[in-house]
Amino acid sequence: MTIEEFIKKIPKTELHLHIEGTFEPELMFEIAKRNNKIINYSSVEELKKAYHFNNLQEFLDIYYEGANVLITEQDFYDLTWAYLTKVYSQNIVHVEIFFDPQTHTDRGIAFETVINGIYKALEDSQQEYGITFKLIMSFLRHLDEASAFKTLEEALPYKDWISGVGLDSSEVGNPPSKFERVFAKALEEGFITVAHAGEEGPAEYIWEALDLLKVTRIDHGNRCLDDENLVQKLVDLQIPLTLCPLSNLELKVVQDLKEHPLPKMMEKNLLVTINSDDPAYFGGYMNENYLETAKALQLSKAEIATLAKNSFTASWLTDQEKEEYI
Ligand code: ES4
Ligand code: ZN
Repeated sequence: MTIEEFIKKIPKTELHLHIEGTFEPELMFEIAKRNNKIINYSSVEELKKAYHFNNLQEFLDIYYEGANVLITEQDFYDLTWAYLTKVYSQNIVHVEIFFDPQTHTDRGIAFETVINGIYKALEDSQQEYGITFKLIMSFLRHLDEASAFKTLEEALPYKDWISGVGLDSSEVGNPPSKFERVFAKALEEGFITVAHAGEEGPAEYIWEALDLLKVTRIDHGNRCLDDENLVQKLVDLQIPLTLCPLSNLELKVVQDLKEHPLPKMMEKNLLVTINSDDPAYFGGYMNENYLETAKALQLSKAEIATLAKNSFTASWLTDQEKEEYI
């Protein structure tokens, strides 16, 4: 069996995925048309040409612009359904996905419109494809604390649908400490907490995410390797890191996949997983992330199997549910 076949066949979970980052240009143009929205690019090809980024912020500017054409519950349903169909074809059996409510509520779309569309698609895919799921509401860290508090209030009626809260968007200059009080309230309300940390920001932000936001999983976390004591803590507590290799390459977090820190992290016994982050923008879904990483780093089938197993260990499935796969 080739590495490619092995990757495709092995059951996996996706733990770091922004649903707005799955918005393929073809669907974007289709939805823009039905909503009478103008896209600043003349065609799918022109838009795709704009997908070259030197850093996180250059990507975020285009990502938020793309999301502007999403208006109705059906739009959010179609976006999510298209992603889940892809997931099914890649033998991903469980997903824990982010949505960014503020990207939509800030432009006048109701919270309930967003969550209803996303949630109905997730329920339908569980029915039709057998894909299980958790939903994570992510706060935009470039916005202020008051906006995050307001978003948390809006989420409370949907507590049964939302398992956790996260923190994403422009990292440098927006440390986890900015959201300590919001996360304290989220924890009080029973949400699990995660945060993007150490993608472009320093190891210190990973410490803050652990100590102040009480996160039990770190999104990215690449920069932990700058701090030996931090690595020791992440290993001791087996705090999962949700790595996103193609994202790191496209956003110049690494200059070449061959330089990706994943092997060093595995060597140190960090609990690392492979994920796709914003696949419509970074040139690959889960299996492409596994394959490109495996090729660049010459990973063995045993190492690939470990990464897939880690994805279940790091998930929020119950021990009993995990047993089915590991
Ligand atoms: C993101 Cl790659 C990345 N980093 C931080 N925030 C994000 N939101 C969507 N993708
Ligand atoms: Zn992310």
